Amino acid sequence: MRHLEQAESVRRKMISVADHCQEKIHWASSLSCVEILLYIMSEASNFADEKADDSCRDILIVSKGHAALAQYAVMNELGLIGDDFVTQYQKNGSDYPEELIKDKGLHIECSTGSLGLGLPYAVGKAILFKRRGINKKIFCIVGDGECDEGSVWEALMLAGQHKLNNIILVIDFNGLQADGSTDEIIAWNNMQKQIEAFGWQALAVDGHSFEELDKAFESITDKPTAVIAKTIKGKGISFMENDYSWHDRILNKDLLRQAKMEIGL
Ligand SMILES: Cc1ncc(C[n+]2csc(CCOP(=O)(O)OP(=O)(O)O)c2C)c(N)n1
Ligand SMILES: [Mg+2]
Repeated sequence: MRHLEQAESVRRKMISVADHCQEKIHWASSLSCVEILLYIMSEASNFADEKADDSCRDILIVSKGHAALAQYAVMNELGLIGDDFVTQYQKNGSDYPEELIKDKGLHIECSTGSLGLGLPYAVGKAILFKRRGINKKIFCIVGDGECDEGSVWEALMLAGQHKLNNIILVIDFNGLQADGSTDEIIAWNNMQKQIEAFGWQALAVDGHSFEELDKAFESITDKPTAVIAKTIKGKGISFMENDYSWHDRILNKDLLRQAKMEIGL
């Protein structure tokens, strides 16, 4: 129950940003991964634990860096950043750019936004941690369209071969990219089987359900784990749901009013 309320609160914080930022925003991409981010940051990792210092803090790499707004809003919900992200998002020189920029203070491990970078980085870290006997987990979130990138395939192959079970990859499987459906552009006909063929454990879950995410994250084996999280792009705002035109768009005054009504602002 607490998680449901937190997810609603995160979506309200995200929409509040439109009062201060009239630029295009990756609304639908950000709304898609709210529960995934909340779950990883508050439950699966020690990311939000004040007592964890950098020597033991798990790593989160949001490779779909265009969903930075969701990461800021979740971090704010968990008390990791201040409310200033609402007014400062996308402002020149602020700590809250539209795509994620490496920032140790915010525990943003590497810059992302150019798709296909996060998983290779995660795999490199996983190898380093294994070799040095460092007991940290690495969580990486990618988009389903992003999985078309060859660099993602290479990283999957490497991690599977070397049994990097310190990586948990979450694929935000919303079925849409920036300008169409993932199936029409390059189809993953059976992503679960395709990822398993690279030597991973792959599990398909509802990416908006904390219970299902929880079960998937519990079942760690000697292989790296990929959680294929079925999501709705634009989740929570009726006119954005499953409409790829909301991938990156300005929310005008009338629609902002409607969005606010829908989420209780
Ligand atoms: C290398 C690269 N190519 C293209 C883009 C432009 N771009 C940004 S987001 C996006 C679509 C991503 O779709 P998906 O991975 O499914 O993410 P979603 O927003 O649906 O979560 C594209 C093509 C980019 N940022 N980087
Ligand atoms: Mg997608």
